[in-house]
Amino acid sequence: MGVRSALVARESSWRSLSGGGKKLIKMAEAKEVKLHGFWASPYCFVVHHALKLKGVAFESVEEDLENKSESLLKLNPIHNKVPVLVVDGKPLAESLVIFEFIEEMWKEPPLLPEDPYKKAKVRFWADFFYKKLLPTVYVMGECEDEAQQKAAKEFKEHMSTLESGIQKDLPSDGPFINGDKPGLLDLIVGSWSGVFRVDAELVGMAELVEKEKVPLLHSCIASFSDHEVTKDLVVPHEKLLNHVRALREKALASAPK
Ligand SMILES: N[C@@H](CCC(=O)N[C@@H](CS)C(=O)NCC(=O)O)C(=O)O
Repeated sequence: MGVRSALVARESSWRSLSGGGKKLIKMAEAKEVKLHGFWASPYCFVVHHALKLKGVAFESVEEDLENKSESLLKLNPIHNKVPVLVVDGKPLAESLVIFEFIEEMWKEPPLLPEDPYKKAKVRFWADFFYKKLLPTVYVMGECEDEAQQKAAKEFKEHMSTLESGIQKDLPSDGPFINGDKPGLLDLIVGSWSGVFRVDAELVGMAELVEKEKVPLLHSCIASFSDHEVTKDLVVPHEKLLNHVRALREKALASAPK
């Protein structure tokens, strides 16, 4: 094969991998990818896993959230939070916004369904998770007594709503919510599963995600920690527990008496 035909063959195999000439250019343009994150942040894990699953090479930049760097404040001047993804010097904040960018930029493997209605349903349940479920996770971590127990009860109710909603809108044979491979909802639920275990301990329950009550979400979490790509980011339970306890002490000390 001559040089020219070798180049053409390589280009066309890239094209078929990435689905077209335009995408080939985009991929070739994306030279430097940096993820500013924090070791205990599930929001950052979602982005990390999406990049890993798509085989994108990136550098992780660990941020100190107690003493935020000038660069983080510059990269995310609106929220001052991680994750921030920087692609060729251009920053993007907010985990779900970053996820959509990654999904658009690096097509393979897709982490959202192709069907527009199903895609919208995945986004609906992701939004439900962020808006309805996560507030109860924070209350369990930061409050005591009645407020904490109430949040644990609400958490379980929302998990049941999520389970039945997904079963109805996005039926699959598992073991992931997305079927045999993880998708966005798996990344979200799997990324938060360590915090769920920590919160269970804080509220004095053996488990917050019960196999009998939410079998699909339970199966997603188990498969996530076994999967060849996503298992790389399992934070040791004691380490996360100590971190959440320290945040809890701070929140309790500053709560109005
Ligand atoms: N809505 C944001 C939330 C990100 C977030 O809360 N990040 C936390 C780490 S888990 C953070 O940077 N906290 C620093 C602060 O609140 O000052 C997202 O989805 O990315």
